[in-house]
Amino acid sequence: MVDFHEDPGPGTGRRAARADFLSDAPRLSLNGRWRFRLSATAQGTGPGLPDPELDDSGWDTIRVPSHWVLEGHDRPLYTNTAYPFPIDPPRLPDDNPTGDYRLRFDLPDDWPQGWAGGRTVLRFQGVDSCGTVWLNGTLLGHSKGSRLPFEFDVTEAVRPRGNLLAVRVQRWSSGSYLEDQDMWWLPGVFRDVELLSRPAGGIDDFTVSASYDASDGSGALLVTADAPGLVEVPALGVAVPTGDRAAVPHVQPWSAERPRLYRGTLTAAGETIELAIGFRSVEIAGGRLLVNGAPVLFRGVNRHEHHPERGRALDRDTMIRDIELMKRHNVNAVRTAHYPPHPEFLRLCDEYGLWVVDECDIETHGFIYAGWEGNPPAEPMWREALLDRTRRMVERDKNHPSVVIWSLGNESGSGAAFGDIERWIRERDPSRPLHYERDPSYRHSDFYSLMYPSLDDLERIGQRKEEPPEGVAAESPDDVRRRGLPFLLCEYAHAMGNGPGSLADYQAILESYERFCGAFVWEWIDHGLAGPGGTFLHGGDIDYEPNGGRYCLDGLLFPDRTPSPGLAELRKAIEPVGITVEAGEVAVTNKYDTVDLGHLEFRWRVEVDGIPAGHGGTLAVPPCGPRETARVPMPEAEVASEGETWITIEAVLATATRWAPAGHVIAFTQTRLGTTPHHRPPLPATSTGRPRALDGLRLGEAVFDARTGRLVRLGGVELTGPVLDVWRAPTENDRGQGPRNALAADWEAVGLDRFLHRTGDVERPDDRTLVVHGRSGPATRTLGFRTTYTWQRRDGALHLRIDAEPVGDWHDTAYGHLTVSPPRMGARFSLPGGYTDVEWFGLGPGESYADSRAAARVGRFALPIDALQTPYVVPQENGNHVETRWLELRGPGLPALRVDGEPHLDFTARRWTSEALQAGQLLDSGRVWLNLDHGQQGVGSASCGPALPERYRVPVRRHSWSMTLSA
Ligand code: IPT
Repeated sequence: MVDFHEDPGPGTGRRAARADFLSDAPRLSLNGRWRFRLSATAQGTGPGLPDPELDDSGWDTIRVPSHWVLEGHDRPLYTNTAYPFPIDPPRLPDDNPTGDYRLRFDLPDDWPQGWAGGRTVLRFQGVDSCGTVWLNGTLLGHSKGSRLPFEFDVTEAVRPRGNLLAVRVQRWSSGSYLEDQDMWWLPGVFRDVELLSRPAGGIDDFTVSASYDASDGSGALLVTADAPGLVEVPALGVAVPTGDRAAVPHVQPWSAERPRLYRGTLTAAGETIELAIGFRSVEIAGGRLLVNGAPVLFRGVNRHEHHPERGRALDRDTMIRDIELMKRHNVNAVRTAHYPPHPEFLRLCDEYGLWVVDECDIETHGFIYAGWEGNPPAEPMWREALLDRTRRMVERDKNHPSVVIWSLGNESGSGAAFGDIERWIRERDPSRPLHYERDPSYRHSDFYSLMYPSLDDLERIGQRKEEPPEGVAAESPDDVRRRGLPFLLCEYAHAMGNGPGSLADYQAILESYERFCGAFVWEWIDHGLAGPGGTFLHGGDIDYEPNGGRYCLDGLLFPDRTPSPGLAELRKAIEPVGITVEAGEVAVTNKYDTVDLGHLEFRWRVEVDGIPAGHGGTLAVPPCGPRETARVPMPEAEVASEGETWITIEAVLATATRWAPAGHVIAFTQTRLGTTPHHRPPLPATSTGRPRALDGLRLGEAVFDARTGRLVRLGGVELTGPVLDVWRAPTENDRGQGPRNALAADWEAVGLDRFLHRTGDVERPDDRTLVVHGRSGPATRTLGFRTTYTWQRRDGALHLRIDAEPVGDWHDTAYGHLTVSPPRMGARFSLPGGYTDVEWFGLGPGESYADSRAAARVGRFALPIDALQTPYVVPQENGNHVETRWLELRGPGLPALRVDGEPHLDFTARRWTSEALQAGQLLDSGRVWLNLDHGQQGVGSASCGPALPERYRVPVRRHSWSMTLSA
């Protein structure tokens, strides 16, 4: 019996690749429950699989499409770059779980087969990793290329009744060497299976070319097909035969911002095909990417197909959900990382409007462990397989206006095959530029492209002043050519865990240089798989080596598609309208590439200390074209005599769109009006008088522990604190990737996670004041802080000033040269567990950090303590709020506890300590742990990317901060 799985060839017996389209020709979905049996080796259940007589009644059943590892058979495996088999191309180990599938089906009574003289085609939209197919005992052939369709002509093999379709799917095949993307290995028939009638006189394949000429607003439409047909587009009055060019004097171009599709038909003798035509032209001119003659800036995300229960077997609703979420968060572009998506997704991108970088199903990342020796693109043996994948992508997706760039693949080093691929695409489809990031010569790419540069490096690239890539000589032809290319940032802002930081910083640079055509955040969604009790699993939850661990949890959405704070931040950072208040005017900058602002309404409102002041209105923004700025007078807003008066100006959708209701906020800004100075009297200088007896430590309603000097009661509230807190539960980004940026390793090396505290002198300079001296630092080290807590009774409240002065040696002995900076400068209090809610005035409502705070606005917010926790799949620091003016905690039967910052505090409140959070023990400790901090360092994106910029760290210097507590 034939065994194809180790053959490096792409397939056998298949029909030529062609466009994916919808037509009125009969179609029979074969999705549903199939018979299924999993075996341990590539031979599966043996040679009897295709035999119609084989008794499979004892087999399991499985749904198609699906991945068998998510349907109770074997288990999903996750590796990042590593191949889960020896690098011995094109061979695979004997242990090769293999799924044998069988389906019995009848043709519908009216199936045209036979009497209409047409053909019947069997199509698989995706089989991972290799499928060999038989119908009624006849071998049809096999195919590799998991995320691409393949078809067999089954006209001769199919019968009206009692058909037996058999498919053998090996988990590992030669194709797996080309599919080493950073994602779960999920085998199976995971996309639709269907039977298509191809009528006599039908059209098998056609190519739509619909260009737009920005100089005169005209369009040119040319549809070529493999059989004669009539092209009709009623809205344009077009009715031309295939092969004839139709000049359209006036068309509305297609863009992601205004996805004007002209619906039409392509009618041949045997069938009518739906056309969804978008007129647009893509070109690179003057070192810039232009669409329809104007530059575009991709505000993009890298999207893997992922569903926590279904893996890459996505249903249409999930695709729509992704697109709605993208559009609502100002995302305008998708890189289909790292393979062509289900074809329906591209139809939806055409309709909703997203620029698409369609990426081929090619990644050979694991050859890094062989020093790139034998890398498939460099080996002739793989040429056909690589070209086959390219052809199948381009042919399938060529008619989508949303697809504006072909990406040759991801992380596959370099090799001659990329030259062949480039030549083939340029010949077949000269209308779209090509992208490939990993070949340092960039010879086969129309873009210079990188992953994860630092802000400084990106700035240099914007200026076309970058260093040449390693191995490329300065001023060599490749260097000169690359410097003239537009730059596409194919991955940045690694969204793993809490983060990414600096989104607004990146965006500011991306918007400053003409060379940039945009950027794609890594990545859209966490690839967590549904685990027991509502949990999500990552690679490390499956006992297997090699293991990519938690690295699959790096998305802007949690696995169940709940938006993370990172997505809220992205939405603000990339908002397509810039609103600023300058010199008594509101400046509105249109950052869209193609549309004016006519679809938006500009509203303003005023709040005083976060409470609506009762006035507001709308702004009449004059017409403002793409990349233009309009100015309107500042609205007449009253400034309150006391408190903070803030005006909020929002750009909202004037009318509902397909993806959001009217009123949906696209962009906003806030500005403080007037200023009201702080009236708090300065603290008297700390006395250096002699210590007093440690009894009777009271200041009015406040009672202190005589031994530790800590507050233990305030009015009716029994509490403890503060404890100097320099720790936070490390985030994924704190853990970084190595000596360069593994901050948490440095912190732990010097003991920032295990400070011990000593209380020194306690002074009572007067009966309103208590001064507690101390020192905090870790065992084995000299480093620490000398602390002074100065308490003072003021107007019935308790004022606290904290001074912390660094002492000792803050160098990290592990990496000698580094000065370790603490993640936090804070004060921790323990409060009764009965507190349930927090109200605050400051930034909110979501969490905010020094480098991730654009999405937060100034306002008054109230949330249950439990709702302040962000459920990162891997527990880590979360829920901070910068620039908090005051907060109030409440709970049934407890006096409200109020804290006023002076002027601001960072706060977090949770039912567990940072240490428990770090250990993943999110259990109610019976207390509420409240941090009232001077600050915390930013979040960054160092889990895959540059180190956290210095300006977002907490410097090792004297820190002083103050607050007032009252119960
Ligand atoms: C980059 C990969 O392209 C992407 O698939 C993902 O693995 C990402 O890293 C990390 O999550 S490659 C890396 C070497 C920068």
